[in-house]
Amino acid sequence: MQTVPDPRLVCPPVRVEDDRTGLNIETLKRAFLDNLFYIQGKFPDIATQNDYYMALAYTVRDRLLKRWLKTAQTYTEQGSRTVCYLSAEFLLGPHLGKNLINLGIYDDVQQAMEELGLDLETLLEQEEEPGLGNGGLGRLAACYLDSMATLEIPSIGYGIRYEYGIFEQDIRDGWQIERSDKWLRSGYPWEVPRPEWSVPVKIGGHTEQYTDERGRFRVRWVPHHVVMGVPHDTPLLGYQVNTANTLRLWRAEAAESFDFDAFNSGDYVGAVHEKMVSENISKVLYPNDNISQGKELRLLQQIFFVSCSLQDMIRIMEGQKIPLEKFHEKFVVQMNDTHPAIAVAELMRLLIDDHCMTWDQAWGITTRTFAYTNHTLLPEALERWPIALFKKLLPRHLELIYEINQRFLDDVRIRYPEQPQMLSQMSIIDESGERYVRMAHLACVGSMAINGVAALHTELLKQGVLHDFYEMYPKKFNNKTNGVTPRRFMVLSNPRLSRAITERIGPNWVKHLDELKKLESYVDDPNFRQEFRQIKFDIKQELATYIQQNYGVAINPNSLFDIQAKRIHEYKRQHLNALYIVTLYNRIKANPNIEITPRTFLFGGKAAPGYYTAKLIIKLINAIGDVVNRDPDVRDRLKVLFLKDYSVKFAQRIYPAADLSEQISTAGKEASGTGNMKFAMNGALTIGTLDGANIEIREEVGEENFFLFGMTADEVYARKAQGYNPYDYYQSNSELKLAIDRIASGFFSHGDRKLFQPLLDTLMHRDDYMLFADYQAYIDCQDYVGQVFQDVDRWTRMTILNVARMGKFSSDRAIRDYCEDFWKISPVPIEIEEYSPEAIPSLQ
Ligand code: NBG
Repeated sequence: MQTVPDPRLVCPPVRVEDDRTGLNIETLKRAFLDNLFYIQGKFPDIATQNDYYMALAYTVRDRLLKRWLKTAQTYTEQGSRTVCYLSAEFLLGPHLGKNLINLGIYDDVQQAMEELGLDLETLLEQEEEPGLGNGGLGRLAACYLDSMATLEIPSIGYGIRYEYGIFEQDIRDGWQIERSDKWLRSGYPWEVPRPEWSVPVKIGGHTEQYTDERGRFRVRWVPHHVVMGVPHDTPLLGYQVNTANTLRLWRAEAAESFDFDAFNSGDYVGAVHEKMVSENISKVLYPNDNISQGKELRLLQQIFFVSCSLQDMIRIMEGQKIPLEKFHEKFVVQMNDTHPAIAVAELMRLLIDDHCMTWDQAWGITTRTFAYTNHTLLPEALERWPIALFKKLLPRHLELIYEINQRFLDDVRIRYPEQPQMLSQMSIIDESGERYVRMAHLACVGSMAINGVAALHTELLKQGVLHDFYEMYPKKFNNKTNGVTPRRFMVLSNPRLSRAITERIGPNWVKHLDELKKLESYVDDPNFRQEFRQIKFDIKQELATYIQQNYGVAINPNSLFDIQAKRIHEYKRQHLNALYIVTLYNRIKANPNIEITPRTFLFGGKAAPGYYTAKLIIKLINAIGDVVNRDPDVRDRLKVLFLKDYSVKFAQRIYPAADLSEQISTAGKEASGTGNMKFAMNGALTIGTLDGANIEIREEVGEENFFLFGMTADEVYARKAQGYNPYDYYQSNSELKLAIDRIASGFFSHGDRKLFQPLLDTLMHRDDYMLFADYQAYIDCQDYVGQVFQDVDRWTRMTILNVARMGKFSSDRAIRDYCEDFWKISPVPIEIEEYSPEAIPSLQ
């Protein structure tokens, strides 16, 4: 008898995309709803925007995981050489948008959300960014991780999972108010805790010498207590590649959660005391940029994350069955500033005390492993730790540092037999007064490479702070000018500009930023110019709407948007900018009909909570704004606003809206700057000094497309050496005098003459950052900017050329340079086969 085949068996099989990896719009929607239900435990009627954000974040994270695990598996199988980027700060910014870009599904997800009646922009706004950094240094680390993943370079970022990141800034009555940041409050979907890879870190106590069973001299460190480091991993996907590297942040936990003796004797609070003390280590980020406070907890944070990370590297080697003698072949460890410099002593300790290596063997490995990036010349930022503190917390490390120092000074003595002063100058121990460990010296002695972050900065390092080390080890020194990631700071933050660029020159520029050069051929194309201008105008208008809604201040989108957004610091001279505003205002008051280019001055940035002068500068800007914005004589030609709570997320809004980027630090003080690059990439022109990377930006974009003013670093030194008297400038420059006097008179402070006096006194009598010496040059240059802005064609041309010539400032270029120069690492591509059920390995 003939049987009729079951129709389900003859139909071609319908391929259903996997819910966790599929990229079709239907699949994305299904996965999203599934996560809303099963992870958030919500149905649409009661779901909040945050639930939707979380559901989407999990949907995206699922799509990263296959790539992340495959990346880890490939590196493990190949035993790939890996960069370990040690940094006390990673200022990542929101993940969701960036992951959508890097996965190439931004538009599809937007559509999927739209079909579900949701708005992707609103969901992106929901994300609380992990503010685990202060400013440029932490943001640079994040850009570098993005580039390493994009360039398929095996890397691990190691840092601290601060429970409280950089504080939230509010402005009340013109003053900065700090509020604790609670980035974890609504859940953080991007990380995976790995408690199974926790490691112990010893603190305090004393050391003992002994002879081991094989007759070897050994040292045992008997700690006062032990803290556990628990790794929390975040995948970081590269752009249009399968590589997803790991950021591994350490959270401190007590080794024992409880003291049972205390508990049993009724001392309940005492029983959890140790737990509290231990967990304090990763509680909060120190909110200082370019200032070292020398606090005990900070040193604990440093040893904590460094020790965890080095032990983790050893665990990885053991897992891959690579002998420890090859540590420097397996890893290059980049120290982001001196915050991780204790690593030099810690690796020696691990190799000698825990793994029985000889001194010479351990030192050979250590000095082939580390590289050190210096990020500042400011003396107040150079880290030194009192010997007493070191001895109390890290007795074994201090012994090792003494030994390293003694051997190093022997070399110095041989090298400079006739110059005994070199010993005290170069010593790792500062013995000039109270004794200190100089972390930069430790980093230099223990590293194979030392770099500054812009050409001028590297030169100044060689001539100044690290001069002796340069003389002794010239080959270790090199420059690596900073870069920033165009994925976040162009594609994500400025989609319209990015689309306009891609329409002209194709999409490759996103990975090869040099290709922006091709835009030069469009500089005279009227369509492109028109579009370029229109994009800028529309974005300015959006920002104006935002400001109207959030600050109740109307600003004119046709005015020149003049923006200074960065940490508040005297060396960055936000108050020089303020002096120009007061000068313009004085001119208007003297002659209300004067012709001036309408301008909107926008400021953003946090001041360290303990940095009084910086906080007073914020107050000054707000005070000026309060008067200027309301004065009818001004007739809306000037507006001054301080935008609160500057963050990566907010920065992404600000850069695309700028016409003018303020990069006006005293020459020689800003190591590089990276905001300068982000502004220029988004078509802002720079007004700047010959400082940091400004110099190289000007070289690239052409001097005619850059507004330069002020003294050079050499002139700054020379003027200081001559004996600088700011008061002379005050007396001889009438506009400067008028501006200062107007502030001093209480005009901006409801008649209070005392309020700004401390700031004005420092300027008139010390002026360490030489505002007065640069004042006239700045005023003239700003006036010139105002004129050029009126010439729309010329301005547009300059902005297009700025964008076209920014190729050098991609962090991809910087990372390639590190790789070729001393990391000696090449890409490891990650292959992913299409998903199929048969490909799932059996667990047997
Ligand atoms: C900062 C410099 C900036 C530089 C970043 C990144 C510190 C110690 N330094 O000029 O001030 O761009 O580092 O290199 O935060």
